[in-house]
Amino acid sequence: MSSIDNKRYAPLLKEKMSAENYRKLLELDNPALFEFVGEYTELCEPDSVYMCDDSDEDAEYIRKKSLELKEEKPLAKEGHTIHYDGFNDQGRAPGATKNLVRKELVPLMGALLAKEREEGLAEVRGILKGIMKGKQAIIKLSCEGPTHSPFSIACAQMTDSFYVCHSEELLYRRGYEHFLRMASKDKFFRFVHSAGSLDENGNCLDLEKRRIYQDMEDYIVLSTNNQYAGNSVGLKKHAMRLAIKLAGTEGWLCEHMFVMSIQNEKKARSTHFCGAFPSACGKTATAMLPGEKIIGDDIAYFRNIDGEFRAVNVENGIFGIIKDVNALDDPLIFKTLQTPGLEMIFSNVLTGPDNEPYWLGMGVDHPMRGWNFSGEWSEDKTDRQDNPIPFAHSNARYTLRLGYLENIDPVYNDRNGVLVRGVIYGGRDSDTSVPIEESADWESGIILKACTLESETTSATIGQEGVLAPQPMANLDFISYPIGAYIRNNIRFVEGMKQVPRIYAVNYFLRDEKGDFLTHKLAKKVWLHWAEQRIYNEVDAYRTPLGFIPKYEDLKSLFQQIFQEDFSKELYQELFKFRIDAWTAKISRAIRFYKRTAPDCPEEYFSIWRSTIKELQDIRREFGPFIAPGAYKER
Ligand code: SPV
Ligand code: MN
Repeated sequence: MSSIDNKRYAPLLKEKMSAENYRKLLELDNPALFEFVGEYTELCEPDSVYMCDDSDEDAEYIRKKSLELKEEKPLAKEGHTIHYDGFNDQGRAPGATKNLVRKELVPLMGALLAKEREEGLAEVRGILKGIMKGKQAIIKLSCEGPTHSPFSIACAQMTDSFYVCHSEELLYRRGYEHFLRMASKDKFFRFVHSAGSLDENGNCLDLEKRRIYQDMEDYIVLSTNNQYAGNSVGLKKHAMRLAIKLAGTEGWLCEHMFVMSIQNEKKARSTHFCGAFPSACGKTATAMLPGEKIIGDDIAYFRNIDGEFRAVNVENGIFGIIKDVNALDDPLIFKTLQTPGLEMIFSNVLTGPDNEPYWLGMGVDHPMRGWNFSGEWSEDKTDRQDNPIPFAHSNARYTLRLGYLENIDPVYNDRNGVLVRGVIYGGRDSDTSVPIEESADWESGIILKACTLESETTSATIGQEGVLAPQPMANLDFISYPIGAYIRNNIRFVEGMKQVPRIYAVNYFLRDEKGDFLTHKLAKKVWLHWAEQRIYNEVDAYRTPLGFIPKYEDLKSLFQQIFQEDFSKELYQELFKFRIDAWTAKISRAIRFYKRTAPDCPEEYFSIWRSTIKELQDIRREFGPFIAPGAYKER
């Protein structure tokens, strides 16, 4: 202990920390952590520094301070609070987000928001100078993945926001004890966050000084002048970008994926799937399918453990989109959100005069006045451009512990993770991909399905909504080293495994000419149960130019079994026809995208895409623009 106590920052930290807090820091006997806390205390100049351990008392301190400082307010139900991010701080901010890399890497990063490291660090450190004056800084240690497991990544957060700490308390596993016992004491991710100066409503005043800079050399993220959790909570998307880079270096994977299991009651089987979907494409809805079990809804680590493809949920909670969560479509989450006594944070929804939260698509009438993300709100309120301000934000969220959910998979905390049998890539197109298609093998799944994933942009990021944008692995916003190398790491990951998961592409958003969805929201349950049966080789399939699709009879019996519902042959034919022109256009867009944005993408991938297009053109000469299910035979 004394070896640390003598260090450069000891006098400063003794001055800023109570004796008890200083003792908690020293007891960890971790020079790298001590150095981190000292360096950023000196730079950010908080009035005092609070060191959390894993005690319930410290968790309570964070909750209380967040209320005292009005970062959160209590709602009518016990344990429920509301937090508001400021106007224009309601989503991730790609314009302010940069991956800081060595100068020679910048040209290889293409679309990946890169900035030269030295320059970026100097800029953001300039903004951090003295930014915490008048505030208390909190040091909170957490663990990504279960503690003391082959997956664990230790994380240290320093922030002046109690809301950020409270979110981390709900979303991640406490990490003080993990730090105490971990083998490599200097291997942890570091996050510094400051909300900066606040207005009378407690929101950021200096959004023009908003920066989210991730240093890919030293695994540290410096985030300033923001509050929205996707920008401020270090363990969420910041840690994800660092983990993606680390995984690329070490040969494992960090993916933007849920982890869940399909329950086959007849066979007494539980089969694990992971899935990547861009924001608002049905990811949480799939992870939360009624009757199945959830492990996580956002971020997964994959490791090869004894030749097995195993996964954990990095998180311990959900930061979910609340829009459209209602009794009909998401009954489980809806019920959880109504339960008094469970600790949860609502953000950017309307607080009515009854002090209850109201959100878009909630399925109940909302009050005509109250408080929302724009301040005091009434029905006739407009923004500066005279557009009406909706009563709640479309990227409003809830934050709660996974353990509250009735459908939690009992194995969700297992230290060796779960064995993954299927990996799902889900896009959102109204006219291209069939509801479910199995890839012929892992590599073609990655190149043709994962790499060609696209989606319309949504309100989860600030900017124009509804633009069709490529989304390799639903991960474009988070890939933090050159895309070609990232794709290669995905392909190689399964090398030497005893059993490779199957890859499925799904699309829940096919529409008819009138613009109506072709299937109801729960039809995804049938697609996934078909995938489950495929994994055990219990159902046959038709070949398509890009993989395998279900046969009508198998889906008909699943619709009957699961929903006691008829599934018509006509609907099947419409859903599962292979759309050659749309797929040709999609792959062409992918080629253009990777040419433009992925300078290190190897020629080999381009030749696969090009030869697929050529093959599709040959097939078109034989079949015309659509291939009816079952008509295609392998060449
Ligand atoms: C997403 O947009 O993918 C999210 C929410 O999971 S955020 O934490 O903002 O990234
Ligand atoms: Mn996400």
